[in-house]
Amino acid sequence: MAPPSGGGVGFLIQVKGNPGAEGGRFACFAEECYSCPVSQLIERLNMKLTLGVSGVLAALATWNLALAADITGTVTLKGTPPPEVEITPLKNDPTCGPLHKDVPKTRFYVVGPKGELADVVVSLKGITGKSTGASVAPLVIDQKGCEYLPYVAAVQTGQKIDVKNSDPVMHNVHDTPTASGNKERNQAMLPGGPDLTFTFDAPEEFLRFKCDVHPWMFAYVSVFDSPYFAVTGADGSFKIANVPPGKYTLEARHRKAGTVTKEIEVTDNGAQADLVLELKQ
Ligand SMILES: [Cu+2]
Repeated sequence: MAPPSGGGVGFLIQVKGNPGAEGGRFACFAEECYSCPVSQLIERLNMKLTLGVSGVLAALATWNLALAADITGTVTLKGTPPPEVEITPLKNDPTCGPLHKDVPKTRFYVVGPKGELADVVVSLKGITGKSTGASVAPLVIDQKGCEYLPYVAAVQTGQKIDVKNSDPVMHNVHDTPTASGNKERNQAMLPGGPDLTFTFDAPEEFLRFKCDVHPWMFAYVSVFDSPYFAVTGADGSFKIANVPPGKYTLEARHRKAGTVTKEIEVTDNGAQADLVLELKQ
């Protein structure tokens, strides 16, 4: 019988009487034939099967990667936003003021030279029940210079939010959700105290955190029931990773500039989508 050709998995195709030290047998694995003891034959068979299974798993992993791609793009602002406001109570505060060289300003519109807009929450609309929040890394929010950093962020339902205090000042972390199912908490946080951890079970847009000690301190965290979202950076860019191919409505939402949507199609090569938010003058 001729040995089979090709294939990653070995098959024991022929055993002939050829007594050896262990009652050896002549056998073939794919293109190779051996004359070796039965114990080695079994070992080789196991190895070939293992390698074969590994190969199949590797191929499956590659196939899965090919079935998910990234959505990338940039959000820009059309129109001139109102000037930011100096937060004079912060600068005048005896403990927080010295933490800043200049007078801090509000962060309503963080806009680049070509209108690139930061702090825009970009997401795939209407996708629920897909959260992987319990197994992803926590979002970290710091309190530094008596401000929340970042100012705008997003998490999945069930994803941990770790709040730190890098200030030599006591803060009070007070989340104020509006969606039923999300809990309001109000906890003091001493300088050098342990981090506080928050999680939210229900989707919500711009869930507000505030500090009751410092009334200018706010952060906004959008909560999604899927991993398909991103927040634009200072250059207005975003990337929503590992999206299965298909047609979606992409939504860009900014606290002040409003919302814009765009119909997109994600292929194996991903999708590129730029969005423009227009200010009503
Ligand atoms: Cu505070």
